[in-house]
Amino acid sequence: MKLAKVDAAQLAAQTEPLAEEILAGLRAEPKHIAPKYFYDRKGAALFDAITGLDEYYVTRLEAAIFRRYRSEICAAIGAGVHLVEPGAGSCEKIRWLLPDLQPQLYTPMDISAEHLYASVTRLRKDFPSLNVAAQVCDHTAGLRLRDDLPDVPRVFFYPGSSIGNFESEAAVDFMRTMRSAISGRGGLLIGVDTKKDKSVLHAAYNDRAGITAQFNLNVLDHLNNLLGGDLDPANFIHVARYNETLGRIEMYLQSTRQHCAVLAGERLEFAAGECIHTENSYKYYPQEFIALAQRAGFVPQELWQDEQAWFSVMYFSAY
Ligand code: AVI
Repeated sequence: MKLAKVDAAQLAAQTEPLAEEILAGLRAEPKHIAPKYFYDRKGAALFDAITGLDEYYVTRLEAAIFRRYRSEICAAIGAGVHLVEPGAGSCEKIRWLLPDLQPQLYTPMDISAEHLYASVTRLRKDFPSLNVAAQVCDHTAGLRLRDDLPDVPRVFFYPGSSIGNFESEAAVDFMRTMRSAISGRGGLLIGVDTKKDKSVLHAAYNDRAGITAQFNLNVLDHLNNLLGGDLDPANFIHVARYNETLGRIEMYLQSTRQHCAVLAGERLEFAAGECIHTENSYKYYPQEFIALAQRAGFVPQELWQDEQAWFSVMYFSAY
C-alpha cells in the first residue's frame, strides 16, 4: 500500500506541469492543444498509416526525392559527420541515406524512450557498423546535446516537413537553436512541403478512409489517459482546411453539440460548433523557406524537388 501511495505522488508530480500546459490551452480562446500530443502509441501508428495514404503525397514524394538524388545529397553533407535527427520516431528516414552516407555518429532524438529504443534496436540490426547515440528528449522544448560527443561537423536532419508544424517565427527560433548547436562546419538537411493547389492539400488532410480524422480525434483519448478525463471523441468531428492567406492547413476538432467534459479534475465547457485548434501545417515556396533559414543563420546550398515541385529537400550549411 505504501509503495502505491509513493508511486501515485510521483506520478502526480510528473503530470502536473503537463496538466498545466494542456489545461491552459483548453481554457484559452480559441481552445487549442499542441500537436505533440497526437503521438501516443496509437497516434504514432495512425501517423504511420497516414504516410502510406494515396492522398498524403508528402512522404511518398520526399522518399522519391531521396531515392533519385541520394548520391548528390550525401555528397553535399560529406562523410564522417555527426548526424542529429530531432523527432526521429521510427528512425525510418535515416535509412534513405544509408549506407551511402557514412556518418561518424548518428543521434536520433525522440520524446518516447520506448519508441526510440525499439527503433534503434531495429536500425542496429540492419546497419551493425552504424554508431548510434540516441537521446530521449522533447526537441520542441530545446536541444541539449551531450557534451562528450565527437568534435566532427554536426549536421541536423529534419525531414517530413515537421518544420511546417511550427509557427513561422517559431520555425526560425528552432532553426536558430539547431544552428547554435553547430560549432564550425556542419549544416541542416530539411524536408519542406510546398504551396500547391488547394484541392490537393485539402485531400491530403481529409482522406477518404478517415485515417487523418482518427489521428486528430485520438488526441482526446491520449489526454484522457495522460491526465484522467472523459473527453468524448464521439462529441467532435475532424475539420481540416487550407488557410490561403496564411499558407497553412489548419486542423480542428469541432464540438457537434453543447457539452461538458472533465480533464485533470477541471470542468471544460464546449459550445455547439466550437473548435479546438490542434495543428497548423505551413507550406512554403522554396524562396520563402530559404529566407527563414537565412534568418536563423544558415546558408542555402542545394535544393532538390520532385517534377511537380510539390515537395522540397534543402541543404543549408552553417557558414
Ligand atoms: C508530422 N507532420 C509533418 C504532419 C503534417 O503533414 O503536418 C502531421 C499530419 N497531420 C495530419 N496529417 C499529417
